[in-house]
Amino acid sequence: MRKLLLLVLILFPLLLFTNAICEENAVLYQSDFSSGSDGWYARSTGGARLKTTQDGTLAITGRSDNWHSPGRDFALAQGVRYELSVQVRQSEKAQARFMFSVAHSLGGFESYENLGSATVKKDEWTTITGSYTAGLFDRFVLYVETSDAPSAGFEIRDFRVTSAELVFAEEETIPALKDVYAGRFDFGTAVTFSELFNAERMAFYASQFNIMTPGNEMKPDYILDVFKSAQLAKTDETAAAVRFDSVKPLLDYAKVNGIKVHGHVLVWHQQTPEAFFHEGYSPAKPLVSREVLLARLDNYVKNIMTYLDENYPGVVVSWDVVNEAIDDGSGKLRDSKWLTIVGEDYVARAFEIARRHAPEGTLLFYNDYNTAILIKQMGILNLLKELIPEGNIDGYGFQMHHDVSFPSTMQIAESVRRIAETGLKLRVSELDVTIPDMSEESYARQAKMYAQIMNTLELYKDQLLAVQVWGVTDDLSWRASQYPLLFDGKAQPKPAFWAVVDPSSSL
Ligand code: 9MR
Repeated sequence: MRKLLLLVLILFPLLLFTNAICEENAVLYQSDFSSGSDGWYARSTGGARLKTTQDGTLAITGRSDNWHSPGRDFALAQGVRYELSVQVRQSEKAQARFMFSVAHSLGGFESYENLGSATVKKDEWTTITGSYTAGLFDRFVLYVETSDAPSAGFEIRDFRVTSAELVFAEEETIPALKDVYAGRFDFGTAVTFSELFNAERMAFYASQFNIMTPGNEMKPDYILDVFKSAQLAKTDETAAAVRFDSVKPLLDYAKVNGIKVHGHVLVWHQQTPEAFFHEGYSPAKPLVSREVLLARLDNYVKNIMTYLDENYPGVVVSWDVVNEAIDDGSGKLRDSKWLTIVGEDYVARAFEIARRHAPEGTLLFYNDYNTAILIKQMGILNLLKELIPEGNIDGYGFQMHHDVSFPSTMQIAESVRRIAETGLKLRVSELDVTIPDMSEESYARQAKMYAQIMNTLELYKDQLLAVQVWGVTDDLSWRASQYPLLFDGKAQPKPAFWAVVDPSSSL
């Protein structure tokens, strides 16, 4: 009976999945200018005018700036990803560069994003495509503009907005990864700002995961308040002001839903304002001294920990204190401002500072990628062995951004074994496995790799605290074009999901 149930569990989603990849996106809007301009208007301060033509196109004339454009308001839903396409023709230049853009505003404050671009040759209809995940805004205007032809008139036709119809599995209809692994380790995901505004999506995440990492919003680029820090630096160079606007939605969500948060990241060579390293928080000024940078880091970490402890007690259970410090090629500390200014012990000092300020029980991790590659692994092990005696590090985070053909699962297993030998706690912090296409064969190979990784990890369940995927649906992945996650762009579970649910089924 159990075997039959398992078979149904495995076959049913495969059928669903075959259907899902054949389906087209739902068309939400398609321009038809035969009966007027259909809500389109000229975005212009001057005399730009729109005119519809009998063959279903919309023409703009009288432009005097690149942004003068045909535009239209669209009611887009926050957190939903839209695919856009439009055909453009111009007759005034041998070629001109066109962009597909959005003007989004919140409370009347407008900002812009370019979503796609193409070169349009004279008299040739050219398609421009783009995609857009609607952010936290209350108005969205989609428009077509130029970048090197401010006065050229042009025409558009067949403007389309489509979106994948997402059907998130309801609770109980598919197994929940957090329940599958309950009692062994937590199962989680990275979440980014825009996803948080899609209630259906987030309800699904809460049904599957019990720990989350902000994909970007706890990095120094988001947390360090450079403007305020520069003000404070006039009297105290060691001050470091912080702000939490970007990560608050996730923290609030986690607090309400009883989900743990893993903090990512305090010290990294990327996504850190250059100003952090300079006198007066001004990149034009000289670098600060070792003492000042360490004192700034101390204040930065203290302010973060104090805020979180006062406002979200117990929510952030662990932190990546330092991320990616080891160089891929040499296995030594990679070149960075941290190394230049503080010196070789900067990682140790960061852990010392984090331990001093983190609430009791918060676990402190060193996090890195390519752990399966030998030279890097040696470097990571050397670093860990230096850090362990000081007592400020609790664990190692394997990012595990893999490809289906590299590294081998043997290499991965061996790297987990070696790191586990240090006795540190372990977590998989950013798991994803890229594949070249959406063929059944690639999906099956991907499922097998996920199964083998989970099988390996199972052996270390006593040391392993969490496994987290780096995103949920393929369309929102940082490597979206290589479909690395457990759910496809329509939120349907892929074979990889079932492989994680039951690794023995896909080995
Ligand atoms: O997923 C993050 C992506 O949205 C950002 O553009 C990128 C910028 O570096 O960072 C990504 O997250 C990285 C993580 O912070 C550290 N490990 C590698 C991840 C993927 O690049």
